[in-house]
Amino acid sequence: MESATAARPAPATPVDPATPRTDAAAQPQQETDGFHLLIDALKLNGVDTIFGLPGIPITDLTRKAQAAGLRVISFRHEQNAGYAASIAGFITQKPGICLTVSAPGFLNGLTALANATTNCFPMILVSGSSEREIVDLQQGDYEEMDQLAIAKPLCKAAFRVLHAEDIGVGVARAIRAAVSGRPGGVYLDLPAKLFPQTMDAVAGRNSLIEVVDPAPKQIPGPDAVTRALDLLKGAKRPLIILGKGAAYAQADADIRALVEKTGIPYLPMAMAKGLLPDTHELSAAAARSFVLPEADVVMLIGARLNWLLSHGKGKTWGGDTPKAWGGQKFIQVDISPTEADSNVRIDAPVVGDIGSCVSALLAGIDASWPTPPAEWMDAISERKTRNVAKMADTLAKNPSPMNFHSALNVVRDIVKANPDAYLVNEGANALDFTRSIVDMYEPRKRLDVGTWGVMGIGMGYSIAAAVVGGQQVIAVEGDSAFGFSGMEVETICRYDLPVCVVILNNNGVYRGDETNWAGHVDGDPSPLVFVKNARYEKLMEAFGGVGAYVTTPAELRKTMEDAIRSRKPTLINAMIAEGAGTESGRITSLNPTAKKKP
Ligand code: ADP
Ligand code: TZD
Repeated sequence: MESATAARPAPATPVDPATPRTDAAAQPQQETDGFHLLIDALKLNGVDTIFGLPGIPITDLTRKAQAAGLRVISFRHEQNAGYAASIAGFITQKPGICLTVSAPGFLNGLTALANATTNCFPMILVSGSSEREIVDLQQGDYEEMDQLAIAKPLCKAAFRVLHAEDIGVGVARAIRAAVSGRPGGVYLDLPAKLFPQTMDAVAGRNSLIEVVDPAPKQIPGPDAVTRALDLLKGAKRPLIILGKGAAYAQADADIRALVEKTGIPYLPMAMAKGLLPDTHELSAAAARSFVLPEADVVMLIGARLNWLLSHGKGKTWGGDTPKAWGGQKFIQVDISPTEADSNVRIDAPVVGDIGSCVSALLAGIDASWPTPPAEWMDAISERKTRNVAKMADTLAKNPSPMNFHSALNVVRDIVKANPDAYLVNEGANALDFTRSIVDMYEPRKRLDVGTWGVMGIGMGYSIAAAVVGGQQVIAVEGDSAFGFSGMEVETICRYDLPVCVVILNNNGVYRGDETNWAGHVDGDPSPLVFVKNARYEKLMEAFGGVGAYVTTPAELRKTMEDAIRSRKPTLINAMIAEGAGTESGRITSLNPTAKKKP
């Protein structure tokens, strides 16, 4: 299913008549400039797409990049361009590039850069900036801001290039910083004056660096591997947890072999769903609340013991009190040597890239490897069967109006029939229910709110997945979540991307039946509710896409099938019960005032 638009061919030759060609060999006396050196440096390093938004001082850069054969995806808000760049980094292992103007544009992109760093996605935020001399004396330049200083604490590395001859080094350093070791966000500051600077074209070309081995393998120590294998081998109730680091690593076959050769049940974190198909017999996802407290040895592969795993302790893990250790021993496979012991003791850290670590672990697993005790496997299987049956009952119901389950039962079928489609997902209940109801079958296809639980990734992730992944995208969105990036449906229409947005519309944040606590019937609406029965589908229609308003699972199914068949930009406004959903979805307990009504 190759997208015609996603695979749009680059023009064969640069078509920018106003500027000299950079092919210095053909015209040896020629000069090049900052614009072209930047474009050439990116191209030399395999960058083929830029996500951004034009304006001073990078307007010409967007035009010239497009003329030089780069795909330039122009957004309506930099935050969405930034999210697009970051998820392109996750999907491709190449740093996603986001290009913005100075101060406000930079700040709009910065949230996405910080989010990329938090999620370990490789991304480079390239922002134009104002005159250094004026900025540093705080004399009030157009869009004045000390961007480098502001970016530094929010990303993995930040660089500024002042001279055209240093562009090659700047780009190379940014690429290495983004993808080596633990991937993350990098900021590259390019002052306006840099772009028109000229230099001899041959010297310019020679100043560029094609980065060799940007993400070098990091081989784990043999003793660390042996320590981990010994611990795992002695386990009575072993468990593997796969995180999005494992998905990112693209070591899919080896990870599957590790699970299957050891026979150890595994839990996928949200964005690791599909690394092995969710229907795999060793998936313990349907018995999560049983396996976490019961396991005696847990091997984490590319997953942190952060809030998403209750910090490895407390009741979730069988601890007696909210902070008590549950008694598990942990093996942690991770590229970051400082990740171990961040929450609980890690008995066997295996530090290295996941590909190298998993292949080293596999080398130590032979036919004599003991299968996990039948007692453990049977107990898991019994819980799974029970929970799956319970879920099947709930999914089979057809209430009117629709609820999350009856709507998501349709999405579940559609994803099963289209396993190569990307599933973008945000919201609270819309997120939690989709994660547990919709099975994934292929790696790196589920893209969601990640480590921060951030709203706003929806349309940016969808656009990037369609552009760099070249596949159909299905975005399941809470109505609140959609609002954060909704204007990008114009971008989806403009580039004619195969994106089907499904809004699970319950008229508000979490749910739509809240009233003003002051009790005034004629007062402002509750902070948690929106215009009732809002017609989001008209937004898509406004830009030439297909809009649909649906109230039943059958209508939802038909419109989703049509969207996928036609590959047209589509927005389905799926009305669900106003009272469906709980506050903050499954993380109500993190809400300090949830239980206190005035
Ligand atoms: P999840 O949210 O799915 O649990 P996290 O984002 O918490 O996953 O954890 C991802 C982990 O994967 C991070 O600790 C990161 O250092 C690690 N990681 C990312 N890429 C690699 C890689 N190629 N090799 C090894 N570890 C990696
Ligand atoms: N702002 C940002 C950037 N991220 C956030 N996570 C929030 C606010 C708080 N928040 C959540 O954590 S979920 C959510 C918000 C505002 C929206 C929930 O409503 P929804 O989904 O309509 O998207 P459901 O399905 O109705 O719960």
